[in-house]
Amino acid sequence: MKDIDDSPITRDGNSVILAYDHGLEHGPVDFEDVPESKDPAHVFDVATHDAVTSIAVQKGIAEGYYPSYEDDVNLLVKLNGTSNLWSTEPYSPLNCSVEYAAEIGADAVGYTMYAGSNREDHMAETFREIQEEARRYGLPVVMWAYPRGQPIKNDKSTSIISYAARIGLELGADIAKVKYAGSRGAMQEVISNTGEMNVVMSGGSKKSDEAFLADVHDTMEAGGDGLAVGRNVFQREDPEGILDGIEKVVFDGDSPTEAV
Ligand code: FBP
Repeated sequence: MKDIDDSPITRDGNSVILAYDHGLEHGPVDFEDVPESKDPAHVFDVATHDAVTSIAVQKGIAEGYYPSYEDDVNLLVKLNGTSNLWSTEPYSPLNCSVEYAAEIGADAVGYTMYAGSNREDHMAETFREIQEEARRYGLPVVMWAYPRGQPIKNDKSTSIISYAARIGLELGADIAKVKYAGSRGAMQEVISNTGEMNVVMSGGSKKSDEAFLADVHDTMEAGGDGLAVGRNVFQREDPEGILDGIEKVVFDGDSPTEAV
């Protein structure tokens, strides 16, 4: 873990990562509610909102769209990722090297770690390689810390999310992105295990504005450092509206009611 407060992917020590790798992870079904979200240019436009400290995309989207937005958006290249078209052990292959991410302008890199999978050993070895390479390029590393696999009975339990976050600290992530643990107290417990490493909440499926901002507020009050959010932004007709609310909660300390 390094101090990333000076990194372009944080503002006042916090991050709002606009995640947009769902076309790979879930497929076009995630774009059905708001068809314009199929168009990466639309989501890059959304990412120019002041609240957004980086956009997280796969290599192909970065290559095609980031050059038009490099003055307005910070780029987080997601190095691994997988479709949900298969049904074997959770595993997320490496799709991009750190070197190539740096070449196309990355300000940070991201990696999904499925601790608990039968393939955890391979994913941990790959994480070691990309983490050390990212250090050589001076790029912060964000771990999508998602325990998953046959031994994981409840990936939303406080103990499993705490373990996920702790794995991020142990393996050298600069930010661990974890699921919301269900309450402010549970998030406090999670974050109590992570030392100085930044912890951000993962957005999850779409909720009402107030319910979503309440989760974000709980995370911040628990000592969290922001969020990584996809569907709760791009599946809205008014993505800027929810980003206004997120900005107020994360950077101004407003309550969800004030922010709505
Ligand atoms: P959301 O805010 O939409 O949940 O996005 C965060 C994210 O981690 C994405 O980067 C990724 O595509 C997706 O969630 C993975 O979701 P799942 O839990 O279904 O694997």
